[in-house]
Amino acid sequence: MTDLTIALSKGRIFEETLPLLAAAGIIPNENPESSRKLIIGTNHEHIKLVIVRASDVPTYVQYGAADLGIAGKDVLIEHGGHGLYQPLDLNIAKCKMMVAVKNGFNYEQSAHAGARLSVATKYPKIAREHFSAKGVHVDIIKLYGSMELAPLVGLSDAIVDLVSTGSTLKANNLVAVEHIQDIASNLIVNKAALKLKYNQIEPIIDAFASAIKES
Ligand code: PRT
Ligand code: MG
Repeated sequence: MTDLTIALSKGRIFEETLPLLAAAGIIPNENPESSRKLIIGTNHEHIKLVIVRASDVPTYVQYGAADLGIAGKDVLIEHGGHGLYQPLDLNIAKCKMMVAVKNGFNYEQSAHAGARLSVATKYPKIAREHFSAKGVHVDIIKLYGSMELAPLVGLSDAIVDLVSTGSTLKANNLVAVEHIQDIASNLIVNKAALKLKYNQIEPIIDAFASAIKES
């Protein structure tokens, strides 16, 4: 058997991936939340997990440093998907990409066709496409986290961010004003690896697919 490497991020994706791995008969030897190891073995000698930042998963898979990975659609859209085969929507780590503003900000009036709006986001590609379709000119301010702060301190008029429960927006006196798209995570496979290691990868895709159907 050739070695097989799966790239995963800690946190919500890892938690929701465990049952899928189990359905494919793969059990990690350690919990990445408590272990400091970045390479984690499994009950299969030839299958290992590499633990990387959520936004780095597509890069590891694109270059073949990992054969498989799981990444949010937000991350995949921003990455562009080069070199990746995306066989399955896993229906995990679900949330919504939204536009949000400070409570009381008149969004309708500020975001009409032809208007100019400043938007802080970790997702410049998604934000640019959304506003360009509306005919709104945007100045994108790229941030790496805590977007919710930007409208509160006058850095931007609006933010484009992920929302799941809505409690982060609420706690910061922001309101969601537009739904851009639903987000879940996809299984991604390196295109070359899919051909070279088909006999090992195909059963994992199948096991994930039936586990999703049953849940
Ligand atoms: O932290 P790091 O920079 O490593 O990456 P990350 O923050 O992207 O990783 P992680 O593990 O937090 O998220 C991994 C993936 O989970 C994302 O790429 C999304 O596809 C998905 N996901 C699902 C979410 C959320 N739900 C979510 N709520 N990712 C982020 N959030 C954040 C959101 O940005 C906001 O700050 O949670 C906050 C809002 O949550 P609510 O529940 O208060 O609405
Ligand atoms: Mg995070």
